[in-house]
Amino acid sequence: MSATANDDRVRKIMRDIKAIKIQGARKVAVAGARILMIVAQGSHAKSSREFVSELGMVSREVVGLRPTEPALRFGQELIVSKVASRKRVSVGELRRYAVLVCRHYIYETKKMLDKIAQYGARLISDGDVVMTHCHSHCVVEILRFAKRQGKDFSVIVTETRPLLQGKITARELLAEKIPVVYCVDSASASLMKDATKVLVGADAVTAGGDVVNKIGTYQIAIEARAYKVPFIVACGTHKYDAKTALGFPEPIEERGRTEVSGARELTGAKVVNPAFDVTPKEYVYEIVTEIGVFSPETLVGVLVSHGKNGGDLNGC
Ligand code: RUB
Repeated sequence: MSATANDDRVRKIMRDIKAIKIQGARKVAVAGARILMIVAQGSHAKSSREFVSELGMVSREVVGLRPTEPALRFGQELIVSKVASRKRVSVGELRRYAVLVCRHYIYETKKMLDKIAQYGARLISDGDVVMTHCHSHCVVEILRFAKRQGKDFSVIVTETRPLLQGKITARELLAEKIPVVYCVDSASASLMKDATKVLVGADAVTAGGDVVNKIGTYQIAIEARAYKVPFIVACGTHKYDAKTALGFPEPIEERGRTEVSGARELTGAKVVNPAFDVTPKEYVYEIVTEIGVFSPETLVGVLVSHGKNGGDLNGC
């Protein structure tokens, strides 16, 4: 491992991603780009070739931190391949170019989020009671945007065991003066009768149009269907996982048992802790992206025919 990959800032960001202190697919992807930027700035590589191989090595480690994150994989592959394809430049120029690519990528992901917020806010109406799960920047930005447009609605936020990311959502919405009802995950079915919409984020959209998001999302989708409440997903097109079209399943991250039960508790029990689940497309009413709002099938059709998921990020 090179000196820069062991930079304290790089190691800290990696630890924070792994520990879910940095969380939410978009933020994780941006943090991954920051890592490559720090590596590029501090690299001691003596040749362009050595530099590209250093970026590639760090990038493989970054991608392994959260297996269920196509946006992270997409961002890392995009940055490394852009840098690798730049020929006949000095290592110094290549390092500067890598920093620019990372900066541009981060800027474009912010633009993507703004567009999702604009499209998504159109779906929020006065009087809505929106249920959400976990913490998604896309969801919070949509609700923030709708609130700033003067819409009057409230949000039911599930706590999201075991790491309680629902608290982050609740705090961010309260800071916008959006009324919040905060509940344990197992209250979602009882509270669904009050909801007019469910709005959740996504970590991945598969080639079949299914949606991968925080564990517990699928059961909320089932409850939403039982109450005929539209189940809406918000995510950028960089979360489309094209490899699933080739038959590769989306890997589901399995986290440590101590997040769920004490280290010395339940000896003999197999404790499982999957971080995500898969909501079949039949439960998804529509998906809000930076290029518009689509049914799952139409979104996948559009992305496949354009062959450019990730939209403007490709131009970094
Ligand atoms: C967060 C989660 C979010 C998606 C989308 O899980 O499931 O709904 O990542 O987030 P974790 P965003 O806390 O394990 O990262 O809209 O911010 O990309």
